Amino acid sequence: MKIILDQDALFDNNKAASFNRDIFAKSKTVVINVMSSPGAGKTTLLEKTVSALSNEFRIGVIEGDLATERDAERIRAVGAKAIQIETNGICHLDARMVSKALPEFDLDEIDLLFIENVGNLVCPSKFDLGQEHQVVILSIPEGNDKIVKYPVMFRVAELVILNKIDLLPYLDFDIEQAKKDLQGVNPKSEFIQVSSKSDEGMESWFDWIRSLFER
Ligand SMILES: Nc1nc2c(ncn2[C@@H]2O[C@H](COP(=O)(O)OP(=O)(O)O)[C@@H](O)[C@H]2O)c(=O)[nH]1
Ligand SMILES: [Mg+2]
Repeated sequence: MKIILDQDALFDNNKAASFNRDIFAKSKTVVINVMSSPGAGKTTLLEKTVSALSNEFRIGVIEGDLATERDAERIRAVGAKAIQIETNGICHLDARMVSKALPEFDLDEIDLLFIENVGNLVCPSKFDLGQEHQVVILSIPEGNDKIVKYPVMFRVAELVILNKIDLLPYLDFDIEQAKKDLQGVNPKSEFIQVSSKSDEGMESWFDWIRSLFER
């Protein structure tokens, strides 16, 4: 009996990530991996972003979830092309999954590609997808202690977005403490506060995106 190793199994994540990175560089696509715990507001933020910035940038979205195509449908409803990756129980996206979704896009026609990772504050931080930028969303109901309790995720963030600030009057969330904690875990990370519901602060998020095209 002969065992033939699946070539795919040898094609490790970092190789696939650098393959993706080359593709993004060739097409000059700005790629942002968006990570958070489930329900922090990734899809809502992306819906608002697509609605606000589609006249400035050609936007595509890759959605990662354990099951269902619901998030991709939400993004399509606001007018962007969205491809859903269903991970069948795997708690994060990996670079090979992303590389399989890429042929669905004409990347020469996409300026800005968001990858909404699987909702999870641990696993996704460990898998390079070939993106240049990583954003982590934390939301008010999760509590300000999550930065120090899940430092691995916050360490890889270029930008931390504190979402759901409309809920501040109803929940105990110490923003100053969160900023201090982020400073301790990842002093290089930028920090902005938004509400995807009231739109407060959204302009600073949009400006941050615009700044990526000026670097
Ligand atoms: N109050 C409030 N609710 C929000 C905000 N952003 C998202 N939500 C709600 O939070 C829930 C989860 O949002 P969703 O975008 O699906 O989170 P995801 O799982 O990270 O993609 C939904 O009920 C949203 O309407 C916000 O800024 N304020
Ligand atoms: Mg979502």
